[in-house]
Amino acid sequence: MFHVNRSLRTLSRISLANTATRRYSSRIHEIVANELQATRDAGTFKSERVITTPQRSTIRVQDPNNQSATTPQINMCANNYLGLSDHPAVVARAKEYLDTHGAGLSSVRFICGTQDIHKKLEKQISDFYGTEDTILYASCFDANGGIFEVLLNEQDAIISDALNHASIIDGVRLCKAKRFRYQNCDVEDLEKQLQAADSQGARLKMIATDGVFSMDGKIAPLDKICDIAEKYDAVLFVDDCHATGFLGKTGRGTPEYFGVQDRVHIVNSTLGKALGGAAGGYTTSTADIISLLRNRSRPYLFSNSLPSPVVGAASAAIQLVDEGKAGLDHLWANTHLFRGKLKAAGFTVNGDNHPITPVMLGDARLAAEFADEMLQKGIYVVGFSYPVVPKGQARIRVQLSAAHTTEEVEKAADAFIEIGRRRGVIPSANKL
Ligand SMILES: *Cc1c(COP(=O)(O)O)cnc(C)c1O
Ligand SMILES: *[C@@H]1O[C@H](CO)[C@@H](O)[C@H](O)[C@H]1NC(C)=O
Ligand SMILES: *[C@@H]1O[C@H](CO)[C@@H](O)[C@H](O)[C@H]1NC(C)=O
Ligand SMILES: *[C@H]1O[C@H](CO)[C@@H](O)[C@H](O)[C@H]1NC(C)=O
Repeated sequence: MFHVNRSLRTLSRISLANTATRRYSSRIHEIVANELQATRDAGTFKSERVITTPQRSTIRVQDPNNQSATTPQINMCANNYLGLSDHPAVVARAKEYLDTHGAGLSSVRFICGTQDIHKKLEKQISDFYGTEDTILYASCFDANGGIFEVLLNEQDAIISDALNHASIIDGVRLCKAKRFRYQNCDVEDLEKQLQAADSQGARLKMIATDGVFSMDGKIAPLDKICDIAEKYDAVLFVDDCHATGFLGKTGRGTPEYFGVQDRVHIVNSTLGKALGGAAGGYTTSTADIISLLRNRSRPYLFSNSLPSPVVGAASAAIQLVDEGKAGLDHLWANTHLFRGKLKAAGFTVNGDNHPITPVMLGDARLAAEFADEMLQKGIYVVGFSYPVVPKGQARIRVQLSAAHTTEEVEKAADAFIEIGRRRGVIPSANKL
């Protein structure tokens, strides 16, 4: 059986290749091969590790050289901040909705793809934020792709943080508004850009920022940004993917963290991180803005409805956060413990007090080798280097979760300290 399959696969590969050379220009193969080689040369070629368990604090990871061998790893690099990805209540509701509502809709929302569970989840999210209405998307990437083109035209101005997420950058590219960029979290520069937009006579000015910048664990100063937005009569849009569900006293995100929930006009976020991690994104705002988006937003009009198990997982996750049962206290205890231990040992740890904990190493090769050594010790972390982060600022980005036990966090911190000392990144113990 195995041999039959393999020969079939080989056959189909051969015939594909033949078809490609016979019927299409071979330029595409050459161009793609060159691009791939350039990616490898630049050290930006990405490979994917294969996990064989649900996403959780300790996972099993396939040996790249032997698919039937897996090793346990403490996972320190998921966006699973609340550990809800495999929470029994989340999985149970996904199964329940699968049974009661089927696998999916085979339709976009406005034709025949809206079920009661979609309306219920939108209402649940609006209630969670205290907003008038919410629109669901297949992802936050889509939410960001849809919004700017609908709300802004060539008479308007969009003022974006220089380090905004790729999806905001792409969304902004699709709209005709005049574009202004301010330095990351720099409110003085933001003010200058707003003045520049005014001098060009913008009808509407929209400020767009991530709530939390994911490479740095840096929290946007929304209190100050709100002051300036109001001074210049600008609309404030916050993409809160790395805050929704756990930042702020009750997990409402960055606006709650700064006590400015009433001053942020539009929030886009994801169901694909802390809130169960399945998929899905949303925009929540006033009834009119959401109505207009439902009528005009292309990723909403031209893409399939959210599948029912995904809706179920998200609704159970939000309920857990809403009822204060999502382990926020433990997440913050883990965050403080890990950041505290690494700083005390002499590491440079960037960012504000956020579960995203960038351990700064500087050199790209050092970051890659450090991460490999951590993997060998059973701790799954990934090194980030240029072009994902600026040159000379390579790092290992650790992400804490409420799912981690105190012992797991200590074990990970101890491994960092041991390798850091051995490699001379931090002072050795006896020099302290
Ligand atoms: C993850 C992320 C997104 C994309 O969210 P998806 O729902 O996975 O598409 C968008 N913006 C920010 C800031 C993010 O961190
Ligand atoms: C692959 O891993 C399995 C399970 O650990 C083991 O039994 C097998 O011998 C390994 N194969 C090779 C080629 O190393
Ligand atoms: C389009 O907008 C109108 C007016 O606000 C609203 O009544 C209608 O429900 C919207 N369409 C959809 C598909 O939501
Ligand atoms: C979220 O998306 C909506 C619609 O796509 C947009 O109007 C809003 O500005 C976005 N908000 C953020 C914070 O990205």
